Amino acid sequence: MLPPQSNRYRQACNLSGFWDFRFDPDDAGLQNGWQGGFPGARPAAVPASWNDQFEDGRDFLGPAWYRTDFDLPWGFAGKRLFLRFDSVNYLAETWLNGQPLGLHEGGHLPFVFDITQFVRPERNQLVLRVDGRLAFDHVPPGYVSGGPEDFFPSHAGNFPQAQFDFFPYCGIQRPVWLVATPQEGLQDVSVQTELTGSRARVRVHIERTGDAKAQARYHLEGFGTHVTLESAFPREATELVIDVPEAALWSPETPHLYDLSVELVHAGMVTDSHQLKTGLRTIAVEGDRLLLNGRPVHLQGFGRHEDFPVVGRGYLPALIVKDYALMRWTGANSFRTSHYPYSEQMLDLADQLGFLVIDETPAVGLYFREDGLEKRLALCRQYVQELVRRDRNHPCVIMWSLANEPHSASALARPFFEQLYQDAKRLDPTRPVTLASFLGAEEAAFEFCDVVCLNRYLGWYSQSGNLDEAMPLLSAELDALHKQFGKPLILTEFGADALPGQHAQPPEMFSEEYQADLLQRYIQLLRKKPYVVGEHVWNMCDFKTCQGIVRPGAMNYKGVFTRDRRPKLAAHRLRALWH
Ligand code: BDP
Repeated sequence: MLPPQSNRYRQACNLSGFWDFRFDPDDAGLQNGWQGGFPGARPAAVPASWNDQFEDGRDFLGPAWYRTDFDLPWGFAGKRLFLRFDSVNYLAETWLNGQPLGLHEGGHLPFVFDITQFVRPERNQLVLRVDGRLAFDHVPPGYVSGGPEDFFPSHAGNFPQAQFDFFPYCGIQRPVWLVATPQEGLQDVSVQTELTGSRARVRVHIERTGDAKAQARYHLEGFGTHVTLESAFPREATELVIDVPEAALWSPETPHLYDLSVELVHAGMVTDSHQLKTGLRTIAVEGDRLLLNGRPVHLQGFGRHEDFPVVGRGYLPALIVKDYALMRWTGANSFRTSHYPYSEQMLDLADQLGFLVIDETPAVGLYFREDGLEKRLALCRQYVQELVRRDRNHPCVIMWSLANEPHSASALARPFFEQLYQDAKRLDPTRPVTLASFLGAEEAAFEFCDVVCLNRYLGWYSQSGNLDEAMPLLSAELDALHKQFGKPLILTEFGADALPGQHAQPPEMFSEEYQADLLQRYIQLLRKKPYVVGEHVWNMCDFKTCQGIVRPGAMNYKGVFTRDRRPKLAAHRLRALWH
């Protein structure tokens, strides 16, 4: 069962707080019946990754157990009740009052369980077994031979287990909700906009449960528009188009949001309703241009991570506000949710503040060996579905990214991505679909992807320390890719590590000067190429990685801000270039 968007709930109780917790290094919990409760617990914060909360948990990836109690809040009895988990990394098995609810695979995307039949008025016991261990058939995959070391000898030692370059934080990393809905009600609302000049046609698609005769009532409000429409809602799904003759369009400069509400009406009584903020805008690829509301748009911004001391990948609202303030300070207008979907609250603020988002699935570092391939494809298809269902009503989301740096040099990669591409287009025909590649000309999926997204580290992993040598090579490669595919191109990653406080004149690697110069020279080059529609610096902030010889202090220092959000020289340089 797929969860609706988190911001639709009218009756929800946040179960965040201190939960009982214990590690299960012998994997003995199931045999010992811990699903009914367990001894030896200590308190752990929910939401947060567990790794940095304890002295003995940093490198422990699971299994581990969580437990909490809750009473049914006033007004919840008699309703249909759900538990919604916004993000649990990686495998989550759940029990309520000893009853198994189900298993969800994959961090960073939400899942729900209908608990109506298991719930009690008081003292409900919720137990989770969370397993974050890495494995070759998980997505993202754990270490396999034929992994990144074989592709990047200079990375050797950096990927002791993970097939990706960020710390694999585990646990309940975003809020858990107890949700009440009417027994029969709205299931889903999705919105698409078409524009003809300043006239918008807002297509609202709604789904419901229940057979009884119903009406749907729609209200669209904002910027001088007050529309109320009602229509019959005979079956499970129906659609209505609202005409807005003089639309106030959504864009980074004017992030106008209308209030849309849909009510389900039975015999004159409103029995359910769903409110959302909607931005009227279009996004399209035409030739080698990316068009927002019919006009060329250029993305300047970052690849990022959800990563902060102590909470790990845990949801931290103040950090989200801070990060938008810093992005705005640099002049950024966009980011990619590298390398997994970020919290829905992050996207809510992007809608409000006017940031453009490339929304990426958790498929980082995919490889295409036969063993486990079928399962990996099924999982990636699940992720695409969960992601599009979750985020399709956000005007900030302008593109879906199916993967980051797949090892696509295999005949099996093309059909794999063709399937994912078709899935994304079927679920959402309005947005371009892409993936971020390190292969360039050899990338199997670029032939059918709408936008070419490339990650490049010339002047760092190759032509190390030598920008004069790197720049002409980059220029020639970009032109060749444009010639080959004729599509818009975004440089989704480029950057250099800089140890904060390390200085050198003339600039040398790991100094703040070298990082600033590299970014500046890249950006100056990219701006000369009309088919380049975006530049995303890797990375906004320094972030935690696994331990290894190329990652001092288990950190990737390609941030233009430190992990605690202090600007390096490069952040000032970007600010000068981008404003
Ligand atoms: C790229 C990856 C990114 C890494 C980056 C790096 O997409 O996750 O962090 O390299 O090495 O290949 O800094």
